Amino acid sequence: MTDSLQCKVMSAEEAATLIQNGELIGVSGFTLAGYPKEVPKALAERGKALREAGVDFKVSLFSGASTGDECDGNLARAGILDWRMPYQSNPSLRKAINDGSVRYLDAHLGCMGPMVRSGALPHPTLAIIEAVAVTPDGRVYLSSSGGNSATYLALADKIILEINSLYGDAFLGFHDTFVPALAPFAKPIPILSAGDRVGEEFVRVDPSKIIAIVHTDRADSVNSFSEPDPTSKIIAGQILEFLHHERKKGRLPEGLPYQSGVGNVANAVLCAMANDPLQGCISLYTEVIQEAVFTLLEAEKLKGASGTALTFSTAAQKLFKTNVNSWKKRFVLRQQEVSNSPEVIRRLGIISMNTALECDIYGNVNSSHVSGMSIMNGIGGSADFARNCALGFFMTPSTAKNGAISAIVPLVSHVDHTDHDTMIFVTEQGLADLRGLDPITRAHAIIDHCAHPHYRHLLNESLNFSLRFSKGKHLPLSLEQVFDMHLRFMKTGNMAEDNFETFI
Ligand code: 0RQ
Repeated sequence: MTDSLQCKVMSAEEAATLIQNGELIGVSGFTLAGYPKEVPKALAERGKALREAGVDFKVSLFSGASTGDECDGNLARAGILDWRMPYQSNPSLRKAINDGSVRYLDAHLGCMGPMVRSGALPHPTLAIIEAVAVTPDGRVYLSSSGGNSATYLALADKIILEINSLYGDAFLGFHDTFVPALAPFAKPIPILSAGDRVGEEFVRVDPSKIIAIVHTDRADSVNSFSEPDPTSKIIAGQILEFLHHERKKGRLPEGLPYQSGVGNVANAVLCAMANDPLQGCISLYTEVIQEAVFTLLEAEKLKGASGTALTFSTAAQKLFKTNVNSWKKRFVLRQQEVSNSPEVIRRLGIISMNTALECDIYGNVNSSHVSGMSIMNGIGGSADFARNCALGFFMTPSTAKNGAISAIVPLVSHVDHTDHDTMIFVTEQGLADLRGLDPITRAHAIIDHCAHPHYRHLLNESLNFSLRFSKGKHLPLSLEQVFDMHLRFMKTGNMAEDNFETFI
């Protein structure tokens, strides 16, 4: 590091003193990958101390997506977060949002960067970005995620960089930074296949805006995935069977890239592909690259993976580092408005797989709000893909909480994906292909194929009641009973009329 940068090196505590009350901070990070770790922790301590001393101190946070506990968790527990966008998955922050002490808006992840650049959302006053390296002329090499970092670095007046030495120089070259212009100057993004590189390996910044450089060697804190459970394995098996069936019928060309959402079920599907003798080599054009890619690599089934985040557990991060040189050419990390670009997703013909909290019998999906009112994580990028993909799956176990909740309900309590944007529902009970089905036929398909047998009679009763009493017969609905299962759960802790636990 040259003198011009060396003089900006300081401790996280010193850097935190440069942050003002009311600051809007744009941070790096996407699904626990590549987020700043030291400065947010120090900021939380400083903010908490100030507030305890009676001094007003709050900041707002824009990110790529969820950040680790060092960032979202510490800031939430310190009580210094005012406004947070566009996605989180931290238990402490979730609690603060749901008790009303943090203002949160979850948003389509592919839209966040352009909304900030257009001025529809305010520009961050400060960017705190984790990077692998920075050069005196202002080239910033990002770490394990792209997120919205290029936008925040371009717009913020002040920049704090956390240089993470854990990755080493071998990590240079993963990123392909391309920031599309806004309409009316936007041009097509020239990505013609999943692995194409169309930008630069770094983000260029004005070096005079860098106010602090903090060193760290802390790893992204990502939990290890458990071995896929029997439910996830059955869901994965059904998806693969369906894909083979569609190919056999000539309705699905070979070679379409896949998008895979977060969580154990999504991971299980990719692992199942690695072990399926009928499945050839695949490409991923996704947002989160989870550690199932290692299983695909071992099975020589991964052509390449394009995403905005490498979300790997500590053990997987070590494995990745060991093999980084030989694997590098197969991975490309993009800004999230490119990984999640509707235009690219539609043109490449992505096969999309996301997870639902609940689905209703008419095809609407809730991925984000428990009982319609408490945030779980957020919609994330699921709608960027679901709305624009060539073939889209929503997966969920048919029940949650030991059977006390049915994931198939008469009407979802919150809508993230409307019936126009969903194609195929899969639970461990079966799969319903909703394409071309009218609402009543859909309802029968979903109840018969996806609902847990123990809940089918309640769902049929609800449908029959609606068929009888609904004035409109296109999408039969009787508002007075459609949330009975949700209301029963809120009153008794169980959506079923009897105690379901004994049935599981
Ligand atoms: O809670 O662990 O306390 O029992 O929800 O459920 O089954 O472990 O599944 O970890 O894959 O998470 C939708 C939340 C699923 C996730 C969601 C409870 C259940 C459990 C987690 P417990 P599982 P997962 C990629 C694209 C965002 C949208 C998306 C998610 C906990 O996948 O956040 O896919 N997706 N974006 O018991 C109440 C229900 C429930 C329920 C499950 N109906 N009511 N609780 N649970 N169903 C991400 C990005 O773009 C960044």
